[in-house]
Amino acid sequence: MSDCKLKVALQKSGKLSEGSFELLNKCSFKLRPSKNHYLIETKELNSSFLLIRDDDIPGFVDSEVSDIGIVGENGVFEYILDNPKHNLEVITKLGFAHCRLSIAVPQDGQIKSIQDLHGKTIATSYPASLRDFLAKHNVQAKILVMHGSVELAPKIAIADAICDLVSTGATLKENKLVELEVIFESEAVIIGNKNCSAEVKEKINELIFRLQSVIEAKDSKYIMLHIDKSQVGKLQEILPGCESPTVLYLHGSEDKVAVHVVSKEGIFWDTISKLKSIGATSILVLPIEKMMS
Ligand code: PRT
Ligand code: ZN
Repeated sequence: MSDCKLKVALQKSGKLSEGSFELLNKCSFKLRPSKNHYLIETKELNSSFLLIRDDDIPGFVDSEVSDIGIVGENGVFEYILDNPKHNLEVITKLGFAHCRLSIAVPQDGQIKSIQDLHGKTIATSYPASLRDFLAKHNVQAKILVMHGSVELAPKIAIADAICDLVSTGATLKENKLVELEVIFESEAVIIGNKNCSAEVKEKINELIFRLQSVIEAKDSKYIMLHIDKSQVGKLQEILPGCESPTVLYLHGSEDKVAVHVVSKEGIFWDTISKLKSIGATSILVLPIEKMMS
């Protein structure tokens, strides 16, 4: 592999940063961000990590200051709408920082449908995404751009509705707001520049391979158990997402076998109960660190 530098942009601090550092550290990067550090250089893949605000990441990757970046899909979508000549591409989804961009309205108010937004004022930090949504639904409304505390806008009577990110819904509830419409669902993604060099592309592919191995392993479990061999077929019905099990004979036993299997979905207590109900014993459920397919 070439020894060119791989330049990665990450959110310094916020809802994307913890997940980004955790995922990269599981790929051996050993990133230890501290308050006044904005650049971390590592020998791993000869890479450097620039720690910035999430809003700046799409622009940094688009202008090739950084080769790739981790950002929310909502941020990419907003950037793309504002910069139609961009060179960005979403390389892979990362399975964390799930949220949705939604329009929300006062719970006891008059706005009950998208059409009721006509002539109203909507506060948001995502004007391009909101404008795009309103145009698609033929609704003319005023957009009030705010860079924080959007949920307070209806309370202080500067807007009739808001368009903001929702995760658990607790913030909306606290502010007596309800979701009227989900504009889109979002999660953390890796973005890259379509024009990157072949050497950089090679490094990106290696990083993506490592990240996907960790992501795939996240919910997977390695399960070992003993069971009567007549019951092996039923195991696949009980264990979610399991591939062909390995069946090993137990020394000194005619009927019992040991089964080793990877289950690609979470194993919950009710799954264990079902395994016990078909006679499984000595059940071990182990986490998997990496899965290379
Ligand atoms: O300083 P910087 O500009 O880097 O950070 P920021 O404050 O602009 O962004 P940050 O850290 O809040 O969010 C970064 C990204 O995380 C977003 O662009 C989303 O892709 C993702 N994300 C995931 C979220 C949330 N979940 C989320 N819940 N971003 C924001 N929120 C906020 C939301 O705006 C609202 O205020 O959390 C509140 C709602 O949460 P619930 O759980 O009460 O519904
Ligand atoms: Zn931001």
